[in-house]
Amino acid sequence: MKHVMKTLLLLLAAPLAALLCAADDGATVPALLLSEQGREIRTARAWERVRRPEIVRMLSTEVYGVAPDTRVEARYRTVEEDAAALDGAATRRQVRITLRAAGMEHIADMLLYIPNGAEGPVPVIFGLNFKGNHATTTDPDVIMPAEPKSSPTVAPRGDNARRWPYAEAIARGYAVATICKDDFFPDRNDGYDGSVLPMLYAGSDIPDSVRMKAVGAWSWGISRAIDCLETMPELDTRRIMVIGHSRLGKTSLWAAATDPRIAVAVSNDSGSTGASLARGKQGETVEKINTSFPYWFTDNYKRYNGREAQMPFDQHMLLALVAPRPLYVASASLDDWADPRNEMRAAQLCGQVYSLYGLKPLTWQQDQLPAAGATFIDGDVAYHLREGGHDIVLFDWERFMNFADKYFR
Ligand code: GTR
Repeated sequence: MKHVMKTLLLLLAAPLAALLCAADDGATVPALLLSEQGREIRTARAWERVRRPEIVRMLSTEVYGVAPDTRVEARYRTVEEDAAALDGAATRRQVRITLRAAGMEHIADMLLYIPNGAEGPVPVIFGLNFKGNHATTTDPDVIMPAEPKSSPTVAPRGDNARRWPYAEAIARGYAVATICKDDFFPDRNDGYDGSVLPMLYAGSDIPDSVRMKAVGAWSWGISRAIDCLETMPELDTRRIMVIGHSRLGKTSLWAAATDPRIAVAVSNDSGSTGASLARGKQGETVEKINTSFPYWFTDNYKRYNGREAQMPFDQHMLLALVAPRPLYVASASLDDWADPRNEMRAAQLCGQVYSLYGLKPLTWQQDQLPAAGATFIDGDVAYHLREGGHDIVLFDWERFMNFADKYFR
């Protein structure tokens, strides 16, 4: 029956069927360039007017959550600053962000390094971090939090420093800013009460099933970080690249989908519900992610456990929402849980939307993965397959900055 329907579809609407794309296992991902009413999307204008809003609505209600339009008041206080950080190469600034709404208050702490001696405002790389600002560097002057937020103990200073090559970024003229994800939603099953969400949803009539959870709250937090960066005259926030690894890669993609101020978006090893197509996916499935992390995505998303083929969306649509802004999807060769091949496939497919803008899709369009180490940054959608496991290291950062340089220099 399914087969008959498909044949019928092919006969009745050949151009329409041409827009359905076959994934590796023969599973068909929903068409990017076909509206819910069956209208073919042939121009960037029709994409922006018709199809893009449909996809934003769908991914909001089904996956990442509907954000309320609560008016939030923000205050920024520099709590520490040193113009001789990183051996004099940078100014370190630590800013406390206080957010207020509905009689409630929420705090997030930003760490920022700005290159010294720049001739004008500099481009910025922003990324949330996993374990606290103090864990991103061995710099002894970065403030340690008094209490842990999502793990039993506060991480040791510098614990994640190899993932944050500040000196290299500064040497290349980039400011780098970070906030711990836990400041917006503590990354644990009972994190809700300590998150921004009670404040954001106070008095809201948005149904529970479509409300944001951790990933939505983290993405929202990225936008609040950008609000703060916009107040700093040394920074050029028209040139901001947002990067994220793994769960924070999922987050940086949704942030870029919803916040047009993000000029370049980077997903590193984001896998399930990030850059990786769900259909035919190896490793972590929708059911697995919803079971291990029931507090990351909407309750609605759980309806698709084991039912990937029925989803009216797939992750190439999330990537397409970044267009026409440059997008970088990175994988690691041993990262089967994330599924490099399905990350690459989604990056290839979203190029259809970049083409509507006259931009250049990913230049690697083969079915199979390229050799480990291969990097493709000559299109407006970039991809690399780092040799090794699930991680973000200097190899990745260097390529992200090479890509950003194409647009920011
Ligand atoms: C894993 C999770 C992945 C990815 C990863 C990470 O446990 O299954 O989806 O988010 O964590 O964030 O490192």
